[in-house]
Amino acid sequence: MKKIYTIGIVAFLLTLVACKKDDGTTITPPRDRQEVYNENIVEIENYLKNNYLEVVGDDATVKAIDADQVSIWDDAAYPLQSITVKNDSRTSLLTDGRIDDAVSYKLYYIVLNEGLGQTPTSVDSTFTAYKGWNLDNEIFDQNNNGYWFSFPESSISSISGYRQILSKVKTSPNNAPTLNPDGTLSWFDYGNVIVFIPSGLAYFNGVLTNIGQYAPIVFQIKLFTLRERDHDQDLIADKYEDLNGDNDFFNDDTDGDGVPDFLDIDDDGDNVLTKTELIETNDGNGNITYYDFDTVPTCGGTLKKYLDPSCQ
Ligand SMILES: [Ca+2]
Ligand SMILES: [Ca+2]
Ligand SMILES: [Ca+2]
Ligand SMILES: [Ca+2]
Repeated sequence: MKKIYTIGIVAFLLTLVACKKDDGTTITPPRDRQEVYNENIVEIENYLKNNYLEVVGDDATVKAIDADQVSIWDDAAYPLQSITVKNDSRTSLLTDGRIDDAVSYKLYYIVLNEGLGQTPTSVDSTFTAYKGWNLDNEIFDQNNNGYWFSFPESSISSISGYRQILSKVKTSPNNAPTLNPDGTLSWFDYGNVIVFIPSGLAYFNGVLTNIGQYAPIVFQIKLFTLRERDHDQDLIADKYEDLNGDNDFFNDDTDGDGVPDFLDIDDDGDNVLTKTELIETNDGNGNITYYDFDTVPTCGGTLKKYLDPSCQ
């Protein structure tokens, strides 16, 4: 997939060059994010009131109202919902590396099908099919078969609005496709959602084919499956490294060194790697067994040993 990249990194780079270059040309700095959002949300709401939704099978198409169709805004068959989110894009992977964006973004969305499987965390890799279009209903990108996205890896991350709406749907049952009688595989009962994304959670000041600068966009997303991760490969799965359980993996930093636990190979900063602290048996001949997460011992306190700098 060529067009969906982490806007955080893009915005960061654009900020760096948003000044006079050596050859004398001037690059316009990005606009104020709140000001752009205030315009975008009006554009999105006007779009929702002046367009209607057609669903054939699992596929949605939006068209401009030209007769007595019911607008998306008023369509009781496909209820419009919204959540308010922050921009979760990153300029670095450190705890303080979230993009500088104070805006509270309203994300309108429609759940066509919730799905019967699993809801992804913000750092699970996800396998999604998608169709993206602008507010003139011109498609700018489409993938029907599915594509793997991972976060926070910068080059293959989806945009923030795309990523965050996946918290409202689930994967296919058992995260697996179904075998058809003819030997082919098909996905069934997956999450299927349409999201209307302000530019601040998409490409913002970027200019892409069929996506105007500072223009809102729309995605229909089918969440087929996911893969849980252990980003730092310390044998503690990511899902156990969101200590405060808020689905923000960047605000959990046991040793306070600025590297969040899910990316920190020595979580408690006692100079013994987490993976080493998880060794259960070691016969000295290379045969090592490790504790499962549930069986990692404490040193008498409440903290598992890899989170307790006073014991190894
Ligand atoms: Ca880990
Ligand atoms: Ca957290
Ligand atoms: Ca840390
Ligand atoms: Ca340690």
